[in-house]
Amino acid sequence: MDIAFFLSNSSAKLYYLQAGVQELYLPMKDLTVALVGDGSSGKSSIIRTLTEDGSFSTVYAQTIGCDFHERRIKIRENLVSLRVWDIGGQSIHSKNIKQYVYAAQAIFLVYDVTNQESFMNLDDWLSALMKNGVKKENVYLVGNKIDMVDQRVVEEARHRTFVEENGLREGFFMSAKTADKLLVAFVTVAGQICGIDLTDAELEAYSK
Ligand code: G3D
Ligand code: MG
Repeated sequence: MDIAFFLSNSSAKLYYLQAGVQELYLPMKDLTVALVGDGSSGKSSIIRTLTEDGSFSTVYAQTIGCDFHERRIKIRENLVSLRVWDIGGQSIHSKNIKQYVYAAQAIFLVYDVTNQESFMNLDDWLSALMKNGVKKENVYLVGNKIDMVDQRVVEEARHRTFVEENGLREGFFMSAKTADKLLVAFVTVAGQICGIDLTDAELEAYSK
C-alpha cells in the first residue's frame, strides 16, 4: 500500500473518532514536521511532551523506519493536523533520511543546549539535509533542555548567529522536560504554514 495513502487514510479515521462535532466543519490543513539531530538531544521527548494530552496517534512506518505521530491543533478557525516524524536512532548518513525529510514542510534541527558536541554537529546535519533537497528556509533550529540552566554550554547568541549565518527560517528554545516554550514553537510554524500571522498575544496563549 502506498505510504501517503495509508497515512492520510488512517489520519482521516482518527479525525472522525477524535474530533468534536463542531470541529468536523473546520477547514483542515496538514503540516508535516520532521525532527532531526544528534541522539539524546531530546527528539523523542519533544514528541512525547507534545502529545501528553492524549489527543494523539502513533504509527510506525516500517518502510522508512521511523515513527509517525499526529496531533491536531486549532488555530483560529483552522484545524491543523500536525504530523511529526521521529527519526529514531538513525544516523546522519542513513539512506532513509531522504524519504524521511522528503514530505516535511518544516524540519526541526534539534540540539541539546547542555551538549557542545550536539551543537558542533549541526553543520553536518545541515549539509545532510541540503544534500537531500531540503530548503534552508524550511529549517528551524531547536535548542532543547533549557530547564538545565546550570549545565547550559551553548549560549543564545551562538544559537541566533547559527540561524542567521545559515539562512534558517527561525530558532526556538524549549524544554521537553518542563514543556516550556514547546507547544508555541509548533503553533508558530503551523501558523506560518497556514498563512496566519499570529499575534504575540495569541502565541502567548500557547506558551507555558
Ligand atoms: P533522542 O530521541 O533525541 O535520542 P531522547 O533523545 O528524547 O531519548 O532524550 C535523551 C535524554 O534526554 C533522556 O534522558 C531524556 O529524558 C532527556 N531529555 C530530553 N529532553 C529533555 C529536556 O528538555 N530537559 C531535560 N532535563 N532532559 C531532557 P534519559 O536519562 O532517559 O536518557
Ligand atoms: Mg529518540
